[in-house]
Amino acid sequence: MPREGLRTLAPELLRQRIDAVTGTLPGAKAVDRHLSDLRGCFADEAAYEAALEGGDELVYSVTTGLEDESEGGLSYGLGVVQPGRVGREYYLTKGHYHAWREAAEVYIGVSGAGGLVLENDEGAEQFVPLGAGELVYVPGATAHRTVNTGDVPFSYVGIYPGQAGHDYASIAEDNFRLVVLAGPDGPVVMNRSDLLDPSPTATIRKAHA
Ligand code: PAN
Ligand code: ZN
Repeated sequence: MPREGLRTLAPELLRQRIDAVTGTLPGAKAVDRHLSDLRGCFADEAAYEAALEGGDELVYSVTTGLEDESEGGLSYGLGVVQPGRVGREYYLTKGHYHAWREAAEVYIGVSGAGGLVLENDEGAEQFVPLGAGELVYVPGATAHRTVNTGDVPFSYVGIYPGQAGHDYASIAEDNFRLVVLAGPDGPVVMNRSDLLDPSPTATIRKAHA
């Protein structure tokens, strides 16, 4: 793919306004993900089926701005996760590895509050909160999923190498090891295995704000 340059780049791509109120990049088209697109993502399957019966609600939208797949180019998108839960689990994105595993990404919070569930195949995992005006660095070879832990839409910009590509299948197979749930005093993070097999020793971590 030829390099986008100062001469070829459309002005609206050279300088783009983020509409934090509507959660859009004006001029770009959003892809919507509804509950029915997220089968297998939520821990509580009965709650998922019940939620689906109640209506196939919009969970999140992604608007891709520029996709510069030339060597050294960057792409970026605006994500908006709606407030809501399936059972106690907050609305989330599917999540993915980058097909080019080494490709890292920078997330910048635009409005609302949420965070990123991160993990790699070397056994590390973490929930990293992300609020408006904050930035989270997603290292290479790290699967990432966004969750909305607030009660208003959570929007953020993700910036990644244009050649990154998206690999959804590798993480979908076993799902993320961490789940983010509504607790009595705000979000709590648990291991999926503890949630599915509850015992008094299950590790519950408070998601620090
Ligand atoms: C983001 C994501 C966005 C939607 O722009 O694409 O949050 O999540 P899914 O792609 O997992 O549905 C990003 O990480 N791009 O690489
Ligand atoms: Zn990504």
